[in-house]
Amino acid sequence: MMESLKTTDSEVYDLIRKELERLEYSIILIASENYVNGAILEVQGSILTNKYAEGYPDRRYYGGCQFLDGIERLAIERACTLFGAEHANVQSHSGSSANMAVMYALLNVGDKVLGMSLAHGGHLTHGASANYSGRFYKPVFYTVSKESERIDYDEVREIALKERPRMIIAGASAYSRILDFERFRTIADEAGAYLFVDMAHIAGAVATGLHPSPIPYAHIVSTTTHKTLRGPRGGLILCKKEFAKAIDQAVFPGTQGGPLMHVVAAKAVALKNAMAPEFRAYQEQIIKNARHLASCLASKGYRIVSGGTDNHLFLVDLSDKRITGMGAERALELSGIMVNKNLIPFDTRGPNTASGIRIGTPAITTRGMKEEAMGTVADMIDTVLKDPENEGVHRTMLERVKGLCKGFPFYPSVLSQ
Ligand code: DSN
Repeated sequence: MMESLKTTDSEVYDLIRKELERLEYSIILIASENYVNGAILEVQGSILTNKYAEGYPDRRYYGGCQFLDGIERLAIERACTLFGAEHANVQSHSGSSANMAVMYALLNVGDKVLGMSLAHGGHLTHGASANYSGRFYKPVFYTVSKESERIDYDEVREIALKERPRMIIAGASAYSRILDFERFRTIADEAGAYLFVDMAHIAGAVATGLHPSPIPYAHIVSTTTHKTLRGPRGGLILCKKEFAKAIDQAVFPGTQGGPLMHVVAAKAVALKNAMAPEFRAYQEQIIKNARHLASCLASKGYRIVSGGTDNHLFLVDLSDKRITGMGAERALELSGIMVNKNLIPFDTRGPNTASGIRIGTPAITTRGMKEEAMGTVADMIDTVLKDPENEGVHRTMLERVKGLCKGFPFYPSVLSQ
């Protein structure tokens, strides 16, 4: 493994080696993370990193792009086939830069956008004040209902008709229920707005028919390729033909320079992987695992926001426990279990403390864990959260976690070198 790096830069080598061990021997429950396979790693570390390819296939600003054109065309075709889209742009460096390009393509500075509040499960790039999307555009927000903790579409409609935004954004980072894209589109049409769907979290389920697709309803759809899609870290935009030119121009030269062609190639590989029957089985298991883990935690007395989950993640409300989201994240991390603190709807704490944690199952499902292991994981989480300051509990748990992980190896051949 990385023999040339070991001799060239032993400091970076050692840190990567430690990160590899952390990945292999931790229970990763961060809903937006996953483990990529050897083929993706190989492509991302390939010689494709050497080449500038500003522009698009057959329309480059540099010579020598003929093989890169073939790679980008494959990625585009596969994205369109997998999601049933008319056009794909595969160059966005990340989900955030994809979203920036979509807004750049459809909006003028100062236009109003209606997105899901970050505090209720939305995303930073959907109009949050600390982000370009909240600074260059005029954001207004919808929230979840206090009673059901689900999106209240009548309320979304009411806000949309009152505010008349130029764009409605659907999509979330911490929402465990099915999104009704058809309803969003009806509201957008009534309000005279574009519908932009950011499906980053649920792209794997959409690709396999386990979540309704936004493609028939949205004017534009963005996603990341590294969450449930299990590809390289990056972004992707899908749209109807009529928006193709505007989107391509908004990505390059609008908001980016040269594409990362080693990542574009890895996206092509990931999109091929996502067409295989095993990928659907994987997506089904992610949801089964999330449901089972949520119900095991509920039976131990933890309140699950909205009462459960339809997808790969759920929020645990800790406000009736003697621990904050931040405290829980820390205690679990010290025990080898990775989650993130998360605001729960109508949280009385701020985002750096938060009253909840977000739990997701894409990464542990990639390792092959199934329902039985979810029971064990729930028991581990409960043991730590009952005694979060106890260093002895952390130490014992680290060993238990390592034992469980050894039963579901993912990068073992690399570790044994
Ligand atoms: N940061 C990602 C997440 O954790 O959901 C979203 O971009």
